[in-house]
Parts: sequence; C-alpha cells; structure tokens
Amino acid sequence: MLCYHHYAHTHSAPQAVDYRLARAVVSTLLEALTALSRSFNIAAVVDAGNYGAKLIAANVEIQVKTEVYKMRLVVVGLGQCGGRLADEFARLAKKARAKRGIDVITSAYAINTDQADLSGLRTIRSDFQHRILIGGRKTAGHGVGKINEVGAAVAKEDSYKVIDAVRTGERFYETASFLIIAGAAGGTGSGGMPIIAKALKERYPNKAVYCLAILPFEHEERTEERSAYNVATCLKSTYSVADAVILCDNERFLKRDVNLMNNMEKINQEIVAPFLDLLCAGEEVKRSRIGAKTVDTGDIMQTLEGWTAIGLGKSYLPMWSWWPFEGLRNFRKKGRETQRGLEAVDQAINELSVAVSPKDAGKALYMLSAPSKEMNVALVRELGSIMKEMAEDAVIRSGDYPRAGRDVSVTLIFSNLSSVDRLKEFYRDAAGSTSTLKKRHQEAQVRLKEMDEISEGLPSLFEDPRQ
Ligand SMILES: Nc1nc2c(ncn2[C@@H]2O[C@H](COP(=O)(O)OP(=O)(O)OP(=O)(O)O)[C@@H](O)[C@H]2O)c(=O)[nH]1
Ligand SMILES: [Mg+2]
Repeated sequence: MLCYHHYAHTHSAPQAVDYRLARAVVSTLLEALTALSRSFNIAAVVDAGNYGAKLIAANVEIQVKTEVYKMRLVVVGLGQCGGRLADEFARLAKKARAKRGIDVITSAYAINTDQADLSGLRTIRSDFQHRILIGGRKTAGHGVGKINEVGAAVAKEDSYKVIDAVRTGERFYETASFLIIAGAAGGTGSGGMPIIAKALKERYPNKAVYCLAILPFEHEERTEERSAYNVATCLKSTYSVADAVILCDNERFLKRDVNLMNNMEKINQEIVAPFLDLLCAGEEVKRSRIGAKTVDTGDIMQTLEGWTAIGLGKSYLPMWSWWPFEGLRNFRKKGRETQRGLEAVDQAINELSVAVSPKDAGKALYMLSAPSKEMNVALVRELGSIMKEMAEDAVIRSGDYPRAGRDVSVTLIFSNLSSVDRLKEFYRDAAGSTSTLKKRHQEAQVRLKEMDEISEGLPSLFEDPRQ
C-alpha cells in the first residue's frame, strides 16, 4: 500500500523566499524517496507541511526541517454567539501570552448586526475595526431576528468591511489560518458564516479557513421553528467553502452539567478550552517544552478537513505528587501515570464537541500534554493503540507537549468524518420544514389576497379626499 500525503503551504511575504527554496529542495528529496519506496513496494507516508517534511519508509524516518511555521489564527466571531466565543478566544490568548509567553492568535474580531451585543464584549478591542457593525439601515443595529437569509444578504453587502479590517490587522502577515465562529441556529451568524468564509477563501486561497459552528440546545429546536432550517442551510453552505467545519453541540454541555443552562460564559470557556494546548504546542519556544514528538502546525492543518469533532480530557495530579519528598520513581508510579492518561483519553472521548463515531473518521490526532515527569513511553504507546482501535480507518497523527501545570490532558481531533448523526437529523428536519415553511408562506399570501379583494371598494387614507 502506498499512502502519499502532500501538503504544500505557501506563506506570505517576509519568509517566502527561504521557504520556497527549502520547499523545492524538500519536494525533490521527497519525490526521489517516494519513487524509491514505490519501487520497493513499501509503505510510505510523506508529510510535507509548514514545518518541513517527514518521510517514513520501512521504519526509516528522515526528517528535513526547513522553518518553523506557526498556526497563528485570526479569529472572526459572527453574531452574538460567535462574538462571545471570539471574545473567549481573545481572553485565552491573553492568558497564554501572560502565562506561557506564547501568541496563539494574531487578532480577534466580532461582527454583528446588533450594536448592543458588540458593546457587551470584554476582551476584543473596542474600536470599530475590531467590533464591526454590519447591516446599517437594513437592521438598524438590532439583529436580523433569526432570519438567516437576511444575515447572509447583509454579510454579502458588508463583507468588504471584514476583509479590510482583517487585512490591515496587527501582524496579519504572520497569520496562517482563519477561524470563523457562529451559532448555526441564529440569523446573523448562521447566514454570515458561509459568506465570510467564502470571501476570505477567495481573497486568501493559501490560508486555511476553519469554521466553528455551534449547534443549538434541544429546547431551541422544539420552540424555534427556524432553528433546524437555519442550522441545515448554514452548515450545507459552510461545508462547501471551508477547509474544515468543527461542530460543537450546546446540548452536550447540558448533558454534562445541568447547572450550565444559565451559564453561557462557562459553556463558552469549555468550548474554547480544547484549543489551548493544541495551539500552544505548535508555537512553543521554550526548549524544555518541546516534546519528543511535537504536534506542529503541519500536523494540525493536515488533520483538519471536512466535518470535525474535538475533545479534551483532563486528569488532575493529586496534591501529594508535589511534595519534594515524594521518593523515587518506581514502576507503580508509572502505572499510575498511565492510568491518569487513560482516564483523560476516556473523558476526551465522552466529551467530544459533538457525538460522533471515531470509526467514521478519515483523519485523527491526539496530543498528550502534561508536566514532563508525568509522561512515559508506555502511556504514549497505549494511547496510540487505543486510537488505532477506535479509528481504524483514520490517518492518525500524534504528539506530546511537556508543559507546566497540574494535569495530564489529552486533546483529540476526529476529522474528515463521513457521517454525523446529529447533522443528518438537522438536514432531515429542515427538508421537512422547508416544504412546511413554503406552504405557510403560500397560505399567508392567499389570505392577504382575499383581504385585499374584500377591501377593494374602500377609500385609501393616502388619497386626498378633496381631489
Ligand atoms: N455556546 C453559546 N451559544 C450561544 C451563545 N449565544 C447564543 N448562542 C446560541 O446561538 C444560537 C442563536 O444565535 P445568535 O448568535 O444568538 O444569533 P445571531 O447570529 O446574533 O442572529 P440574530 O440575533 O438573529 O441577528 C442559539 O442556538 C443559542 O443557543 C453563547 O454565548 N454561547
Ligand atoms: Mg443577535
């Protein structure tokens, strides 16, 4: 079997010349080695990303490092939900900078038709270039009332405002990808997400566009008729333009903890949390925090494709393990470390952002993050075999991230999913409601016409009776 993966990521101006040269060297080398592996009929995985290139053939791993390229995201939140989550990303980025000295995002923007929602944000810069009001006279700063067609129309008209703000944003040249966030059941965000994704993709074809779509609570589906229709139309269109659509189901957070119902802020923190270690690992500069097998930007970007679920599991280290007199490491301790890692992986699977079957994944990634003394080869190996068992058809990438902290965490990504049940439900419901909505619209028009006919003989108050 020959498995060939080639990802060529071009990058913007300052480093471009070096990179192009390095890439030319790497690709010639890869071509030669691939041809060699092909002629010997051995498995070859060629992986050429931002970071350089790897070729693994018959247990021989040749790694050519060119230049470290960064994930660095521009985060764009649309509508109320998207804006608040972009704000949470901005908060997390601030924390990563303060605590770990790492920049994970270049800038964050909130786009909305609702002035009040924009004013309520905390961390995103408060100037009009970062909190962008769209819709103007059409919506008068009051949202689009969950009609996502209006959201789409307004975004189309004003997409230039978003592009302009992003293009002139701080350190834009360092950005490798966009993350667009929106509630799929709303109006502004739901309609705007595919439009802005398309506009960015057309303008910057070499940068990846990822969309984080938030699925509604079940009670919203029952009470708000447009919910399923908005989700389905938003996701169908977004999927056709974005590099990956990460699904995140609000309902899953209630199932974990009912008290979260009235605590959107807490839910938003949980939605964003799995991205932290992932984004930091590829950006880490401290030598002590670079893992034996780092998850780099290339790994993440190659994993993210199509429908995607993400999960984070944590197992906290007991306080006593911090005692200086803890004693020598022994095999029982190794057993406990492995146990903690397995607990974390179990939690990550249970708490995936949307319910999926890992068997449907075409690509997967797992990353173990923990203080370095908590990591061991047995654990990494064990995690690898669990992943292989769960996602047997997936190309699996993995890595470790030794960092400070009091927990052993596992971040999981299942991507390129061939089936997502929750999505199918939305598509089915929406297909049903599309005809109902059409019928209702037609019925309403017939009734209005009837009333028009009855009132035909009456004078109009717009006419001047003196004439
Ligand atoms: N997780 C999360 N979901 C949210 C948040 N705010 C709203 N939602 C969800 O998003 C959906 C509604 O989308 P909104 O973002 O409120 O709508 P909008 O894009 O502002 O559109 P309009 O208000 O119609 O102009 C619902 O499913 C809500 O449950 C939030 O802060 N966090
Ligand atoms: Mg709104």
